Amino acid sequence: MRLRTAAIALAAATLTPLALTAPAAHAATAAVPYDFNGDGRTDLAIGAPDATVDGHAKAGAVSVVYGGAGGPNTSARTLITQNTTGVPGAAEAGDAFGAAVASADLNTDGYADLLVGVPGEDVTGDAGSGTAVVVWGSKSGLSGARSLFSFFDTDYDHYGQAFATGDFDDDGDPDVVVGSTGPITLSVVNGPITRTGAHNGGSGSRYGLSSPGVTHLTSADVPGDGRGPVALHSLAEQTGDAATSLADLRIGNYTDWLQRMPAGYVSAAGDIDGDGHPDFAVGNDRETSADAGGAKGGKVTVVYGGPEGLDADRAPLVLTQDTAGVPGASETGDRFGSGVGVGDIDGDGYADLAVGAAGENDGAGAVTVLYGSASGLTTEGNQYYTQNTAGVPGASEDGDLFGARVVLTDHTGDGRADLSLSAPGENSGDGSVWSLRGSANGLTTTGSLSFGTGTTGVSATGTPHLGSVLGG
Ligand SMILES: [Ca+2]
Ligand SMILES: [Ca+2]
Ligand SMILES: [Ca+2]
Ligand SMILES: [Ca+2]
Repeated sequence: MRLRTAAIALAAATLTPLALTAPAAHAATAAVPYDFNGDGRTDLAIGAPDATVDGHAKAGAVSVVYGGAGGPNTSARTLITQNTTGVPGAAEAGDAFGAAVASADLNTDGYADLLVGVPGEDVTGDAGSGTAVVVWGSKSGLSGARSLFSFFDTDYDHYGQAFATGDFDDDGDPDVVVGSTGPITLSVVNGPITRTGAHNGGSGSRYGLSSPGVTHLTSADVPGDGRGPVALHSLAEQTGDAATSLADLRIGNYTDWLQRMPAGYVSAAGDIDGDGHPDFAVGNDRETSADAGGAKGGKVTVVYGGPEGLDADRAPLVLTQDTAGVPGASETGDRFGSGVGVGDIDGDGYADLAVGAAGENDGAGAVTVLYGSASGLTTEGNQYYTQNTAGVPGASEDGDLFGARVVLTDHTGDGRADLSLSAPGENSGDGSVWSLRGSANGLTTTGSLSFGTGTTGVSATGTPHLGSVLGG
Protein backbone atom coordinates (compact mmCIF):
# COMPACT_ATOMS: atom_id res chain seq x y z
CA MET A 1 0.00 0.00 0.00
CA ARG A 2 1.40 3.33 -0.99
CA LEU A 3 -0.09 6.49 0.39
CA ARG A 4 -0.36 9.36 -1.98
CA THR A 5 0.19 12.59 -0.17
CA ALA A 6 0.63 16.17 -1.12
CA ALA A 7 1.59 18.85 1.34
CA ILE A 8 0.49 22.39 0.72
CA ALA A 9 1.96 25.07 2.89
CA LEU A 10 -0.10 28.09 3.79
CA ALA A 11 1.80 31.26 4.48
CA ALA A 12 0.79 33.15 7.58
CA ALA A 13 -1.57 35.76 6.22
CA THR A 14 -1.26 38.12 9.14
CA LEU A 15 2.25 38.14 10.48
CA THR A 16 2.50 40.12 13.69
CA PRO A 17 5.98 39.62 15.07
CA LEU A 18 5.52 41.82 18.13
CA ALA A 19 2.62 42.04 20.49
CA LEU A 20 1.77 45.69 21.08
CA THR A 21 -0.09 45.26 24.33
CA ALA A 22 1.14 43.61 27.50
CA PRO A 23 -0.83 40.62 28.74
CA ALA A 24 -3.43 41.57 31.33
CA ALA A 25 -2.31 38.92 33.80
CA HIS A 26 0.46 36.41 34.24
CA ALA A 27 0.07 33.33 32.14
CA ALA A 28 -2.22 30.81 33.75
CA THR A 29 -1.21 27.16 33.98
CA ALA A 30 -2.51 25.35 30.93
CA ALA A 31 -5.61 23.41 31.82
CA VAL A 32 -6.11 19.68 31.49
CA PRO A 33 -8.14 18.95 28.33
CA TYR A 34 -11.90 18.73 28.99
CA ASP A 35 -11.66 20.49 32.38
CA PHE A 36 -13.79 23.36 31.14
CA ASN A 37 -14.42 24.93 34.56
CA GLY A 38 -10.89 24.38 35.88
CA ASP A 39 -11.90 22.53 39.05
CA GLY A 40 -9.44 19.67 38.56
CA ARG A 41 -12.12 17.25 37.43
CA THR A 42 -12.43 16.27 33.78
CA ASP A 43 -15.81 17.04 32.26
CA LEU A 44 -17.64 14.79 29.79
CA ALA A 45 -18.65 16.01 26.32
CA ILE A 46 -21.44 13.89 24.84
CA GLY A 47 -22.12 14.32 21.13
CA ALA A 48 -25.45 13.61 19.45
CA PRO A 49 -24.92 14.70 15.82
CA ASP A 50 -28.22 13.03 14.86
CA ALA A 51 -30.21 15.07 17.40
CA THR A 52 -33.18 17.16 16.30
CA VAL A 53 -32.84 20.83 17.31
CA ASP A 54 -35.91 23.08 17.25
CA GLY A 55 -37.48 20.82 14.64
CA HIS A 56 -34.38 20.51 12.44
CA ALA A 57 -33.53 16.82 11.97
CA LYS A 58 -29.91 15.83 12.51
CA ALA A 59 -28.86 19.40 13.28
CA GLY A 60 -26.91 17.96 16.21
CA ALA A 61 -26.16 18.79 19.84
CA VAL A 62 -23.43 18.39 22.45
CA SER A 63 -24.22 18.09 26.13
CA VAL A 64 -21.38 18.63 28.59
CA VAL A 65 -21.78 17.07 32.02
CA TYR A 66 -19.29 18.49 34.51
CA GLY A 67 -17.12 16.27 36.69
CA GLY A 68 -17.97 15.90 40.39
CA ALA A 69 -16.87 14.00 43.49
CA GLY A 70 -19.17 11.14 42.49
CA GLY A 71 -18.36 11.20 38.76
CA PRO A 72 -20.17 13.15 36.06
CA ASN A 73 -22.57 15.43 37.93
CA THR A 74 -25.82 15.37 35.99
CA SER A 75 -27.17 18.37 37.89
CA ALA A 76 -24.44 20.50 36.32
CA ARG A 77 -24.49 20.40 32.57
CA THR A 78 -24.45 22.70 29.54
CA LEU A 79 -26.36 21.89 26.36
CA ILE A 80 -24.77 23.39 23.24
CA THR A 81 -26.27 23.62 19.75
CA GLN A 82 -25.95 26.15 16.93
CA ASN A 83 -29.07 27.77 18.36
CA THR A 84 -27.32 28.40 21.69
CA THR A 85 -26.69 32.09 22.32
CA GLY A 86 -23.12 32.99 21.39
CA VAL A 87 -22.56 29.99 19.12
CA PRO A 88 -22.00 30.96 15.45
CA GLY A 89 -24.47 29.75 12.83
CA ALA A 90 -27.95 28.34 13.23
CA ALA A 91 -29.22 24.79 13.68
CA GLU A 92 -30.25 23.41 10.27
CA ALA A 93 -31.20 19.93 9.10
CA GLY A 94 -28.16 17.75 8.50
CA ASP A 95 -25.54 20.03 10.08
CA ALA A 96 -24.31 17.17 12.33
CA PHE A 97 -23.07 19.51 15.08
CA GLY A 98 -21.10 17.32 17.46
CA ALA A 99 -19.92 14.74 14.91
CA ALA A 100 -16.46 15.24 16.44
CA VAL A 101 -15.24 16.85 19.66
CA ALA A 102 -11.80 17.63 21.09
CA SER A 103 -10.39 19.83 23.83
CA ALA A 104 -7.36 21.90 24.76
CA ASP A 105 -6.81 25.24 26.47
CA LEU A 106 -6.62 27.01 23.13
CA ASN A 107 -6.37 30.57 24.51
CA THR A 108 -4.17 29.50 27.48
CA ASP A 109 -6.34 31.17 30.13
CA GLY A 110 -6.32 28.17 32.47
CA TYR A 111 -9.65 26.75 31.33
CA ALA A 112 -9.91 24.01 28.73
CA ASP A 113 -11.95 24.90 25.66
CA LEU A 114 -14.19 22.62 23.57
CA LEU A 115 -13.90 22.04 19.83
CA VAL A 116 -17.07 20.91 18.08
CA GLY A 117 -17.20 19.75 14.46
CA VAL A 118 -20.16 20.68 12.25
CA PRO A 119 -19.26 18.71 9.10
CA GLY A 120 -22.70 19.08 7.47
CA GLU A 121 -22.78 22.87 7.64
CA ASP A 122 -23.27 24.68 4.33
CA VAL A 123 -20.81 27.58 4.01
CA THR A 124 -21.57 30.42 1.57
CA GLY A 125 -23.44 28.17 -0.84
CA ASP A 126 -21.02 25.24 -0.58
CA ALA A 127 -23.20 22.35 0.59
CA GLY A 128 -21.59 20.29 3.33
CA SER A 129 -18.43 22.38 3.38
CA GLY A 130 -18.38 22.00 7.15
CA THR A 131 -17.24 24.23 9.95
CA ALA A 132 -15.79 23.92 13.42
CA VAL A 133 -16.65 25.84 16.57
CA VAL A 134 -14.56 26.67 19.63
CA VAL A 135 -16.60 27.00 22.84
CA TRP A 136 -14.75 28.78 25.65
CA GLY A 137 -14.13 27.39 29.10
CA SER A 138 -14.44 29.56 32.22
CA LYS A 139 -14.82 29.24 35.99
CA SER A 140 -18.57 28.89 35.50
CA GLY A 141 -18.24 26.41 32.63
CA LEU A 142 -18.63 26.70 28.87
CA SER A 143 -20.02 29.88 27.32
CA GLY A 144 -19.34 31.96 24.25
CA ALA A 145 -17.85 30.62 21.05
CA ARG A 146 -16.18 31.41 17.77
CA SER A 147 -15.66 29.63 14.46
CA LEU A 148 -12.34 27.89 13.99
CA PHE A 149 -10.31 29.22 11.04
CA SER A 150 -11.01 27.34 7.82
CA PHE A 151 -8.34 28.06 5.22
CA PHE A 152 -9.35 25.93 2.26
CA ASP A 153 -13.13 25.88 2.35
CA THR A 154 -13.44 25.68 -1.43
CA ASP A 155 -11.08 22.68 -1.53
CA TYR A 156 -12.73 20.43 0.98
CA ASP A 157 -15.99 19.30 2.52
CA HIS A 158 -16.98 18.02 5.94
CA TYR A 159 -14.42 20.19 7.70
CA GLY A 160 -14.54 19.22 11.37
CA GLN A 161 -15.36 15.53 10.96
CA ALA A 162 -12.26 14.73 13.07
CA PHE A 163 -9.99 16.66 15.45
CA ALA A 164 -6.87 16.41 17.55
CA THR A 165 -4.96 19.02 19.52
CA GLY A 166 -1.30 19.43 20.40
CA ASP A 167 1.62 21.83 20.08
CA PHE A 168 2.41 20.93 16.49
CA ASP A 169 4.58 23.99 15.70
CA ASP A 170 6.57 23.74 18.92
CA ASP A 171 5.92 27.30 20.12
CA GLY A 172 4.32 26.47 23.46
CA ASP A 173 0.60 26.83 22.79
CA PRO A 174 -1.94 24.29 21.51
CA ASP A 175 -2.70 23.94 17.81
CA VAL A 176 -5.55 22.05 16.18
CA VAL A 177 -5.49 19.47 13.38
CA VAL A 178 -8.78 19.02 11.54
CA GLY A 179 -9.99 16.19 9.31
CA SER A 180 -12.15 16.72 6.21
CA THR A 181 -12.90 15.17 2.80
CA GLY A 182 -11.72 16.29 -0.65
CA PRO A 183 -8.35 17.33 -2.11
CA ILE A 184 -7.20 18.52 1.31
CA THR A 185 -8.11 16.10 4.07
CA LEU A 186 -5.90 17.35 6.89
CA SER A 187 -5.58 20.97 8.06
CA VAL A 188 -3.42 22.35 10.85
CA VAL A 189 -4.56 25.59 12.51
CA ASN A 190 -1.76 27.22 14.51
CA GLY A 191 -2.54 28.58 17.96
CA PRO A 192 -2.98 30.42 20.11
CA ILE A 193 -6.63 30.65 19.12
CA THR A 194 -8.18 33.55 21.00
CA ARG A 195 -11.68 34.96 21.32
CA THR A 196 -11.14 37.77 18.83
CA GLY A 197 -7.66 37.29 17.37
CA ALA A 198 -6.71 36.70 13.73
CA HIS A 199 -5.28 33.36 12.72
CA ASN A 200 -1.61 32.56 13.05
CA GLY A 201 -1.19 30.45 9.92
CA GLY A 202 -1.41 26.78 9.28
CA SER A 203 -1.08 24.18 6.58
CA GLY A 204 -3.12 21.72 4.58
CA SER A 205 -2.28 18.33 3.16
CA ARG A 206 -3.73 15.16 1.76
CA TYR A 207 -3.85 11.84 3.58
CA GLY A 208 -5.67 8.68 2.54
CA LEU A 209 -8.71 8.34 0.33
CA SER A 210 -10.22 11.73 -0.45
CA SER A 211 -13.84 10.61 -0.36
CA PRO A 212 -14.05 9.55 3.31
CA GLY A 213 -11.07 11.81 4.05
CA VAL A 214 -9.48 11.85 7.47
CA THR A 215 -12.08 10.18 9.65
CA HIS A 216 -10.39 10.02 13.05
CA LEU A 217 -7.38 11.67 14.71
CA THR A 218 -5.62 10.82 17.97
CA SER A 219 -2.84 12.91 19.44
CA ALA A 220 -0.51 11.45 22.05
CA ASP A 221 0.56 13.39 25.09
CA VAL A 222 4.25 13.00 25.84
CA PRO A 223 4.53 13.76 29.59
CA GLY A 224 6.31 17.06 30.22
CA ASP A 225 6.45 17.81 26.52
CA GLY A 226 2.96 18.15 25.08
CA ARG A 227 4.30 17.63 21.59
CA GLY A 228 3.33 14.10 20.78
CA PRO A 229 2.73 12.47 17.42
CA VAL A 230 -0.72 12.14 15.83
CA ALA A 231 -2.41 8.99 14.52
CA LEU A 232 -4.15 9.64 11.18
CA HIS A 233 -7.09 7.46 10.16
CA SER A 234 -8.51 7.21 6.64
CA LEU A 235 -9.06 4.54 3.97
CA ALA A 236 -6.39 3.29 1.56
CA GLU A 237 -6.63 4.42 -2.08
CA GLN A 238 -6.20 0.96 -3.63
CA THR A 239 -8.29 -1.25 -1.35
CA GLY A 240 -10.63 1.02 0.56
CA ASP A 241 -9.53 -0.74 3.75
CA ALA A 242 -8.64 1.24 6.86
CA ALA A 243 -5.31 3.06 6.58
CA THR A 244 -3.61 4.42 9.70
CA SER A 245 -0.28 6.20 10.08
CA LEU A 246 1.63 8.12 12.71
CA ALA A 247 2.76 11.64 11.83
CA ASP A 248 4.95 14.17 13.59
CA LEU A 249 3.29 17.41 12.57
CA ARG A 250 6.32 19.43 13.67
CA ILE A 251 8.12 18.26 10.56
CA GLY A 252 7.56 20.30 7.38
CA ASN A 253 5.95 18.09 4.70
CA TYR A 254 5.15 15.68 7.51
CA THR A 255 3.20 13.47 5.17
CA ASP A 256 6.55 12.35 3.69
CA TRP A 257 7.60 10.95 7.09
CA LEU A 258 4.68 8.79 8.06
CA GLN A 259 5.14 5.67 10.16
CA ARG A 260 2.70 2.95 9.25
CA MET A 261 0.44 1.77 12.07
CA PRO A 262 -1.92 -1.18 12.35
CA ALA A 263 -4.98 -0.16 10.35
CA GLY A 264 -8.15 0.73 12.19
CA TYR A 265 -11.03 3.15 12.49
CA VAL A 266 -10.43 4.54 15.98
CA SER A 267 -7.51 4.82 18.39
CA ALA A 268 -6.53 6.09 21.81
CA ALA A 269 -3.13 6.84 23.33
CA GLY A 270 -1.45 6.65 26.73
CA ASP A 271 1.63 5.22 28.40
CA ILE A 272 0.65 1.59 29.00
CA ASP A 273 4.12 0.35 30.02
CA GLY A 274 5.19 3.47 31.88
CA ASP A 275 8.39 4.07 29.91
CA GLY A 276 7.58 7.72 29.17
CA HIS A 277 6.64 7.08 25.54
CA PRO A 278 2.97 7.11 24.51
CA ASP A 279 1.51 3.84 23.24
CA PHE A 280 -1.46 3.51 20.92
CA ALA A 281 -4.44 1.14 20.91
CA VAL A 282 -6.02 0.88 17.46
CA GLY A 283 -9.52 -0.56 17.04
CA ASN A 284 -10.61 -2.35 13.87
CA ASP A 285 -14.10 -3.77 14.45
CA ARG A 286 -14.64 -5.05 10.90
CA GLU A 287 -14.75 -8.64 9.67
CA THR A 288 -11.95 -9.65 7.28
CA SER A 289 -14.58 -9.86 4.52
CA ALA A 290 -15.09 -6.11 4.89
CA ASP A 291 -11.48 -5.09 5.67
CA ALA A 292 -8.38 -7.26 5.20
CA GLY A 293 -6.95 -5.62 8.34
CA GLY A 294 -9.92 -6.67 10.44
CA ALA A 295 -10.57 -9.96 12.21
CA LYS A 296 -13.44 -12.29 13.00
CA GLY A 297 -15.41 -10.36 15.60
CA GLY A 298 -13.00 -7.42 15.41
CA LYS A 299 -9.65 -6.68 17.03
CA VAL A 300 -7.53 -4.13 18.85
CA THR A 301 -3.80 -3.76 18.23
CA VAL A 302 -1.53 -2.12 20.81
CA VAL A 303 1.62 -0.53 19.43
CA TYR A 304 4.23 0.62 21.91
CA GLY A 305 5.97 3.96 21.57
CA GLY A 306 9.68 4.73 21.57
CA PRO A 307 11.91 7.79 21.29
CA GLU A 308 11.21 8.08 17.55
CA GLY A 309 7.45 7.57 17.61
CA LEU A 310 6.70 3.86 17.39
CA ASP A 311 9.10 1.28 18.84
CA ALA A 312 10.11 -0.67 15.71
CA ASP A 313 11.84 -3.36 17.78
CA ARG A 314 8.74 -4.35 19.66
CA ALA A 315 5.99 -6.49 18.15
CA PRO A 316 2.50 -5.02 18.31
CA LEU A 317 0.08 -6.83 20.63
CA VAL A 318 -3.01 -8.09 18.80
CA LEU A 319 -6.09 -8.64 20.96
CA THR A 320 -9.34 -10.37 20.00
CA GLN A 321 -11.92 -12.16 22.11
CA ASP A 322 -10.11 -15.38 21.15
CA THR A 323 -6.83 -14.14 22.67
CA ALA A 324 -5.91 -16.22 25.73
CA GLY A 325 -7.00 -14.37 28.86
CA VAL A 326 -9.45 -12.04 27.07
CA PRO A 327 -13.08 -12.72 28.09
CA GLY A 328 -15.55 -14.03 25.51
CA ALA A 329 -15.06 -15.65 22.12
CA SER A 330 -14.73 -14.04 18.70
CA GLU A 331 -18.01 -14.28 16.80
CA THR A 332 -18.96 -12.67 13.53
CA GLY A 333 -20.36 -9.21 14.13
CA ASP A 334 -19.11 -8.72 17.72
CA ARG A 335 -17.36 -5.50 16.68
CA PHE A 336 -14.64 -5.81 19.33
CA GLY A 337 -12.70 -2.53 18.98
CA SER A 338 -15.69 -0.35 18.03
CA GLY A 339 -14.42 1.95 20.77
CA VAL A 340 -11.09 2.19 22.60
CA GLY A 341 -10.08 4.23 25.64
CA VAL A 342 -6.72 4.50 27.40
CA GLY A 343 -6.23 5.89 30.93
CA ASP A 344 -4.87 4.88 34.35
CA ILE A 345 -7.87 3.36 36.15
CA ASP A 346 -6.05 2.09 39.27
CA GLY A 347 -3.51 4.91 39.57
CA ASP A 348 -0.45 2.63 39.45
CA GLY A 349 1.29 4.75 36.80
CA TYR A 350 0.50 2.39 33.93
CA ALA A 351 -2.28 3.36 31.54
CA ASP A 352 -5.05 0.80 31.16
CA LEU A 353 -7.26 -0.09 28.17
CA ALA A 354 -11.02 -0.25 27.72
CA VAL A 355 -12.37 -1.93 24.58
CA GLY A 356 -15.97 -1.69 23.42
CA ALA A 357 -17.58 -4.49 21.44
CA ALA A 358 -20.79 -2.81 20.32
CA GLY A 359 -21.98 -5.86 18.35
CA GLU A 360 -21.59 -8.41 21.18
CA ASN A 361 -24.72 -10.55 21.75
CA ASP A 362 -26.82 -9.34 18.81
CA GLY A 363 -25.76 -5.74 19.25
CA ALA A 364 -26.44 -5.54 22.98
CA GLY A 365 -22.75 -4.71 23.43
CA ALA A 366 -20.02 -5.20 26.01
CA VAL A 367 -16.87 -3.55 27.34
CA THR A 368 -13.61 -5.30 28.30
CA VAL A 369 -10.98 -3.68 30.54
CA LEU A 370 -7.32 -4.75 30.50
CA TYR A 371 -4.55 -3.34 32.67
CA GLY A 372 -1.12 -1.91 31.89
CA SER A 373 2.14 -2.97 33.55
CA ALA A 374 5.90 -2.45 33.20
CA SER A 375 5.92 -5.23 30.63
CA GLY A 376 2.97 -3.80 28.72
CA LEU A 377 -0.69 -4.70 28.61
CA THR A 378 -1.68 -7.81 30.57
CA THR A 379 -4.86 -9.88 30.67
CA GLU A 380 -4.41 -10.44 34.41
CA GLY A 381 -7.27 -8.92 36.41
CA ASN A 382 -9.32 -8.16 33.31
CA GLN A 383 -12.94 -7.08 33.64
CA TYR A 384 -15.97 -7.49 31.38
CA TYR A 385 -19.18 -5.48 31.58
CA THR A 386 -22.59 -5.50 29.97
CA GLN A 387 -25.85 -3.94 31.12
CA ASN A 388 -26.60 -7.31 32.72
CA THR A 389 -23.51 -7.11 34.96
CA ALA A 390 -24.49 -6.76 38.62
CA GLY A 391 -24.22 -3.11 39.65
CA VAL A 392 -24.40 -1.73 36.09
CA PRO A 393 -27.66 0.19 35.51
CA GLY A 394 -30.01 -1.03 32.77
CA ALA A 395 -30.59 -4.36 31.02
CA SER A 396 -28.97 -5.67 27.84
CA GLU A 397 -31.18 -5.55 24.77
CA ASP A 398 -30.45 -6.27 21.11
CA GLY A 399 -29.22 -3.18 19.31
CA ASP A 400 -28.25 -1.12 22.38
CA LEU A 401 -24.64 -0.93 21.12
CA PHE A 402 -23.24 -0.67 24.68
CA GLY A 403 -19.55 0.19 24.26
CA ALA A 404 -19.82 1.87 20.87
CA ARG A 405 -17.63 4.59 22.40
CA VAL A 406 -15.46 4.40 25.52
CA VAL A 407 -13.36 7.05 27.29
CA LEU A 408 -11.04 6.74 30.31
CA THR A 409 -10.53 10.06 32.15
CA ASP A 410 -10.71 11.25 35.75
CA HIS A 411 -14.11 12.82 36.42
CA THR A 412 -13.93 12.53 40.23
CA GLY A 413 -10.58 14.26 40.72
CA ASP A 414 -8.94 11.42 42.66
CA GLY A 415 -6.22 10.89 40.08
CA ARG A 416 -7.72 7.66 38.75
CA ALA A 417 -9.44 7.35 35.40
CA ASP A 418 -13.14 6.55 35.35
CA LEU A 419 -14.84 4.72 32.48
CA SER A 420 -17.40 6.60 30.44
CA LEU A 421 -19.15 4.66 27.73
CA SER A 422 -22.15 5.03 25.49
CA ALA A 423 -24.89 2.88 24.00
CA PRO A 424 -26.21 5.03 21.13
CA GLY A 425 -28.85 2.41 20.29
CA GLU A 426 -30.38 2.37 23.80
CA ASN A 427 -34.16 2.95 23.88
CA SER A 428 -34.71 2.67 20.13
CA GLY A 429 -31.94 5.08 19.21
CA ASP A 430 -32.27 7.65 21.98
CA GLY A 431 -28.88 6.63 23.33
CA SER A 432 -27.50 6.62 26.88
CA VAL A 433 -24.21 7.11 28.71
CA TRP A 434 -22.70 5.17 31.64
CA SER A 435 -19.97 6.06 34.11
CA LEU A 436 -18.05 3.54 36.23
CA ARG A 437 -15.48 4.72 38.75
CA GLY A 438 -11.81 3.87 38.90
CA SER A 439 -10.27 2.78 42.22
CA ALA A 440 -6.98 1.47 43.58
CA ASN A 441 -8.36 -2.02 42.94
CA GLY A 442 -9.45 -1.28 39.41
CA LEU A 443 -12.79 -0.38 37.96
CA THR A 444 -15.78 -0.75 40.29
CA THR A 445 -19.53 -0.74 39.74
CA THR A 446 -19.95 0.95 43.14
CA GLY A 447 -21.45 4.35 42.45
CA SER A 448 -21.92 3.64 38.75
CA LEU A 449 -24.53 5.72 37.01
CA SER A 450 -26.36 6.06 33.72
CA PHE A 451 -28.22 8.91 32.09
CA GLY A 452 -29.86 9.71 28.78
CA THR A 453 -31.55 12.37 26.69
CA GLY A 454 -33.77 13.82 29.42
CA THR A 455 -30.90 14.38 31.83
CA THR A 456 -28.56 15.83 29.22
CA GLY A 457 -31.19 18.10 27.69
CA VAL A 458 -30.86 16.56 24.23
CA SER A 459 -34.19 16.17 22.40
CA ALA A 460 -35.45 12.58 22.10
CA THR A 461 -37.25 13.43 18.85
CA GLY A 462 -36.20 11.02 16.08
CA THR A 463 -33.10 8.97 16.85
CA PRO A 464 -30.53 11.31 18.43
CA HIS A 465 -28.11 8.42 19.19
CA LEU A 466 -26.79 10.25 22.26
CA GLY A 467 -23.17 9.29 22.85
CA SER A 468 -22.33 8.34 19.29
CA VAL A 469 -19.47 10.75 20.03
CA LEU A 470 -17.77 10.99 23.44
CA GLY A 471 -14.95 13.22 24.64
CA GLY A 472 -13.42 13.44 28.05
CA1 LIG B 1 -14.22 20.25 35.49
CA1 LIG C 1 -9.35 28.43 27.54
CA1 LIG D 1 4.99 3.41 26.57
CA1 LIG E 1 -3.10 1.26 35.61
